[in-house]
Amino acid sequence: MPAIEKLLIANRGEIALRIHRAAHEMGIKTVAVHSTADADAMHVRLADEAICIGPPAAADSYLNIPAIISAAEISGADAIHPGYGFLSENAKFADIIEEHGIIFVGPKPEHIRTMGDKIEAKRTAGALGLPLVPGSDGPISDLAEAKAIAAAAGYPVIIKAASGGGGRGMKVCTSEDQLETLMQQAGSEAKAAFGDATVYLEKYLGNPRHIEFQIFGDGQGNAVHLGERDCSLQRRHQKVLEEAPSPAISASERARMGGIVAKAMADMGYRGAGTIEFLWEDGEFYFIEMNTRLQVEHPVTEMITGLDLVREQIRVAEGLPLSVTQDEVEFAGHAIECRINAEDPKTFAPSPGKVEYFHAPGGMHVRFDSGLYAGYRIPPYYDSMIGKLIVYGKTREAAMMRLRRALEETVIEGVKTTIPLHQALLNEPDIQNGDYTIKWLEEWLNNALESK
Ligand code: MV4
Repeated sequence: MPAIEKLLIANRGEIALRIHRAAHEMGIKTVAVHSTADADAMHVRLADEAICIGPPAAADSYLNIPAIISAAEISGADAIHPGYGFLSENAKFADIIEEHGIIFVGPKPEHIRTMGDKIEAKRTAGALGLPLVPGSDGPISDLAEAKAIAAAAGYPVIIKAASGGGGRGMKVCTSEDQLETLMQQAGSEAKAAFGDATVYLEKYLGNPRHIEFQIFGDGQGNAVHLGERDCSLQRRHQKVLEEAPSPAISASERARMGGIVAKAMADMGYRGAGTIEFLWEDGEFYFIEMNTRLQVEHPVTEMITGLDLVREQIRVAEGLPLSVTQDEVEFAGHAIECRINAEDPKTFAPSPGKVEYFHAPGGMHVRFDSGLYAGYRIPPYYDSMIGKLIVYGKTREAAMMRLRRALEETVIEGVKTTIPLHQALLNEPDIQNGDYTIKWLEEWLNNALESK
């Protein structure tokens, strides 16, 4: 693979800016592609070239493959970075890019395809030696078979859509007499949402943490792990706050599990950035899914390892080796990220509109990834995340104190944001102690509503 000279960024918002920054630090020119709603975005201003690819609706712009490929051809871009969301896990998009002789800054299309099918992903992970949640090893259609698998796993069980992910189309089943109805419901909901009625079955874990390992492969049989992130604080499958390392994991557990995931990715010949998601309960890891993209929360990993993950993605896309071996990956300190959304902090109703005033937090070990500026109009058509505040500290306690300080000095006027939610969370003893699971946030939000 030749060196990349011009990179097209097929995304928007803070991640488009994040990718532009890494590219420019490597001497690579950038092409922004944007919808008409994003003509005034910060990354569009900073990019070397900008091409409008369509109207506001994502289906007509950020998901418009012919428009994006045309923009790459017209601008002479030799590589495309998909960011996260949109086309980032679309194997067909990766195929088409490579068919045009353009470098896809991402995994091999076959690996995107495999991991996009949750049943194939589980089968592959199991074959590579990752620990799985007990359950069916393929699709379930036959009721008698489902009953036998559920009885062996033990109730409650969960029925999931093979084409799902992100929590959509899941059904928890507490007893055998509900199984038939819930299987049918899950199947028809999956068909409606994903065009595929295939479902599978797992033992339901009642109160786990969501812990994910960051991995990187060079596509030539070498891979490293960059430790884990704890993403248990979620609301309706949207992460709210992430941290690295997980408050629940010791250095020896990290090394053991990290070794297993890195070996698996090396054996697979994986290329680029990937995240292996686990549920963690009673000291055990259970693989659930793999994400074949850079994730929103990647900066917490960057803070504790000192590595630039977008730079690593570009390196391996160019055919270069990773810049570190596993022995050279050092974990130091603690990092926390708050997702700042333009939303009402109590109702979570979106709050797009004009940013009348903006002051970014700063100071030692504070990072604010955002395309915000005073006067910017947050468009109503996309995800409400407008920025990420990431802080680093030598210890978790130091990081929490710094986060409190950085949130205090952030000023965003004109739209509502989730900053007050983060401030309230930092006052909770369970959060201060790292004592939370995937159920914690929604229970806490429910209690806050009831006590009014
Ligand atoms: C589970 C589970 C309990 N047991 N699987 C939700 C999103 C999808 N990636 C997997 N999810 C879950 N799978 C078993 N066998 C509970 C969840 C789950 C969840 C997982 C991670 C973070 C937040 C969550 C919130 C609700 C349910």
